Amino acid sequence: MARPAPVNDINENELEVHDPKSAAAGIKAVMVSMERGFSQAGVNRTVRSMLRVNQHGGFDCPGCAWPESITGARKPAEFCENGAKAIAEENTVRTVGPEFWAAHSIADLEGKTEYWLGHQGRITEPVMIREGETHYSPVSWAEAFNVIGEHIRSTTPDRCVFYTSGRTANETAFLYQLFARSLGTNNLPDCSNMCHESSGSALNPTIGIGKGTVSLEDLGEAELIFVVGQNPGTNHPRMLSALKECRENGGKVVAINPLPEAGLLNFKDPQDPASLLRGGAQIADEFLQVKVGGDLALFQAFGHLLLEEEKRVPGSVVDKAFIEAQTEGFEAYREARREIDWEETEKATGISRLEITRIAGMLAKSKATIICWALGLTQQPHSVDTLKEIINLLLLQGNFGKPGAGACPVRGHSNVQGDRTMGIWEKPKEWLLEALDKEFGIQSPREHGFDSTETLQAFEEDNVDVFVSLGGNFALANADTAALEAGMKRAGLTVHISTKPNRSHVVHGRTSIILPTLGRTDTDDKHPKGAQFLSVEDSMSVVHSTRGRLAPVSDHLLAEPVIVARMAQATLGEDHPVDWRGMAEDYDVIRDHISRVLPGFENFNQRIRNKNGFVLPNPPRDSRSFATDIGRARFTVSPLEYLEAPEGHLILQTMRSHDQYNTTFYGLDDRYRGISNGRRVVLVHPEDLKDLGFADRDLVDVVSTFRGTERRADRFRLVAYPTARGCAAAYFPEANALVHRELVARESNTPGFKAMTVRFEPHQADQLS
Ligand SMILES: Nc1nc2c(c(=O)[nH]1)N[C@H]1C(S)=C(S)[C@@H](COP(=O)(O)OP(=O)(O)OC[C@H]3O[C@@H](n4cnc5c(=O)[nH]c(N)nc54)[C@H](O)[C@@H]3O)O[C@H]1N2
Ligand SMILES: Nc1nc2c(c(=O)[nH]1)N[C@H]1C(S)=C(S)[C@@H](COP(=O)(O)OP(=O)(O)OC[C@H]3O[C@@H](n4cnc5c(=O)[nH]c(N)nc54)[C@H](O)[C@@H]3O)O[C@H]1N2
Ligand SMILES: [Mo]
Repeated sequence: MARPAPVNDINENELEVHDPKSAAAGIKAVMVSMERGFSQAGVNRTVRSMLRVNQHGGFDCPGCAWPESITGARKPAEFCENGAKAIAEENTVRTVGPEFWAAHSIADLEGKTEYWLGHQGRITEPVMIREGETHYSPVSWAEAFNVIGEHIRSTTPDRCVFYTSGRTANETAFLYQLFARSLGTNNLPDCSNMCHESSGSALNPTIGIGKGTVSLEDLGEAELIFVVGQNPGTNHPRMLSALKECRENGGKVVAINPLPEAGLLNFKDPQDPASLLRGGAQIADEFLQVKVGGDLALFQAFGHLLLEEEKRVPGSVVDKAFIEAQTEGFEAYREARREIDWEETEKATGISRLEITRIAGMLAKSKATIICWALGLTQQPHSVDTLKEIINLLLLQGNFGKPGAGACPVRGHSNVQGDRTMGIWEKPKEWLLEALDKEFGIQSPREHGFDSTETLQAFEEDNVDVFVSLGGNFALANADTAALEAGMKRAGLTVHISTKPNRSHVVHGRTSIILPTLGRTDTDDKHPKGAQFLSVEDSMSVVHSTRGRLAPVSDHLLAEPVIVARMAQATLGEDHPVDWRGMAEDYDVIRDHISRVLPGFENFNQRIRNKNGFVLPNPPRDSRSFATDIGRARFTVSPLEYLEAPEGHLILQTMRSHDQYNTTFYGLDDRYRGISNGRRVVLVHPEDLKDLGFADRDLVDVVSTFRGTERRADRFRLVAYPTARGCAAAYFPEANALVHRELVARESNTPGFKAMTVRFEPHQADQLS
């Protein structure tokens, strides 16, 4: 078995483990953000960019999708430590030019770690490698587009795949899907397929929209907020301020997680000096240490207990008027939740009946509840059922369309939600295709395309001739790393529109092209009508503009919309009905088209110039109505399901450290969890370690099992850690090699990144040669 991508270059003997922190952010966070900026980009660029991030007329932080306030004033510094690190990554003055590619062969680069690749700097000009060559070398933009056009024209559209990572702005995403559909394919997989797809799969049929139903202000007004399967201290640090506000207004916060994450327990707000002096604010009032995959059982138990309480005191819990007027399926739900098997519920959740009952009491009392979740709930076989159960609970108490209440899937990439709104979807709705055909005079294909999991399979089965990647790092982000890399290498052409080198450039197709692009912070002013701006949509459906202001590191970079348009022109020819050139020259032209194709974007060009942008329509939030096929919200019934590891095995989840942005590594530490200088670790409860016959810091190989098959990843250090019993945790993407491509969430097809069954074997010392 091939060794997985070397994503960690440290010697496992250098690993340091300290006690996990009990508080997130604080002075240390401010210092770290400044330090990273200065070392990558110098003082001047850092200060200029920090003054612009998330401000009116500035650029949207390329970190997470957490919203800024559109009603209150923006704070002078509307960013967090990890946003600052993301900006420093992009702002860097280090460059990767022709001399870099001449100095490093592919064989050499294949041995480099992802950390090393990312730290070389921003790519300055297009490069290409052809079959038989050992090095990438410079190519003109014109030649690059010609080669792309030739390759695409020499195959059929169904063998071309167009992947999108969620940093892509709205206008670019719209052009990109238009290109794929003009060509004749819906092969538009995106990072959302690996991320929150399960959320959309649960929300669309139940509440008629695949998005969250709360605004930022709602969090401040909630009586109760559940934060489930989410590590906001690291991944959405600005969310902590909203949770703090909820508590200051008398609300309560309950964290549900197998790990006691620092940001869930305590928070020192770097923007509030008083909180720093006091030693931080408590965030979670309660912490339920659920087993990985035990949430469906937990939410079913809550449903049962709420219905019991309603029986005891009729009219106290259930919002009968709402249920009768706006929903369907309540009786079947009530029947399904009438009985509960407490023994099994305790086994599935790892939480006692007493504790579950106590928290259900908080739910019963709350008149305004918000349930927030992220990837801890979306990457398991029964994820869609778990999320539907959350919707049942919210419907039961009428927690839609009123202040302080609703469903809050907390998105990842800064524009992942907007990309889907723009039509990046392998399963487009008929209305969208019809609208595109009418607006542009094209004939969009009706057959559904590949999602990210089907793309992985297509690579394995040699069904991909051309793979275009608009941002992202598909090879490392997806499951089954070894098989995926081998498949990518057999593809005819891979094209990466990127800012920095990454693993996907190295495990490339027979011909491969890297097209370097402007990033969020860069000025985009080489247009006949002068500087252009783009737009994004945050996690709460607010669309606003983003405009970079820093001088690009190279004169050869092109903006993403320009790259997409020129690719389309080179492929489809000059007499194609779509005016690619006009749209690339003036993004207002793209926005005019969008305003005629997508509902909610009327007068796009005018409204995007409002200081705070505009909010997209959201029927559950705006009018307590549900645009499902039946015009009502749906209660659903799912059987109890949870993850169980056989004797000698544990359930493994994968997660992000505090020092990474997905496959980009800022460093090799995970400060809040007390892990430094190492990423190849598995966190295991001390009692489980003992039961399995291992000790803290043992060096092991990890073996995952799935339907009679095994996958291995070698040389991991076991670390005794206070996680839930029976569960283990390792970092993404080091553990991706262990994920079988058929281990997916039903309905959404999202990889089971938080649902592996694993065992450990003592690592046999490597043979010395
Ligand atoms: N700094 C930084 N910010 C980021 C990112 C980043 O990499 N770095 N990535 C961005 C992206 S694309 C995304 S999608 C988001 C991801 O944001 P998160 O979803 O917070 O990311 P993960 O690190 O995967 O953390 C998952 C959390 O779920 C918990 N968990 C795991 N399994 C279960 C379970 O079965 N039940 C419950 N209740 N909890 C569980 C884990 O212990 C962990 O706390 O963050 C975005 N923001
Ligand atoms: N095991 C495991 N695997 C996971 C997950 C998990 O929790 N566990 N999470 C999944 C999730 S939620 C996601 S979203 C995916 C992430 O999957 P991707 O979105 O594919 O990966 P990223 O690491 O975010 O992409 C980083 C690359 O994007 C490029 N880039 C950065 N900024 C820009 C830009 O402005 N423009 C362009 N064109 N390129 C840019 C850089 O070259 C960088 O190397 O991974 C998934 N994989
Ligand atoms: Mo994500």
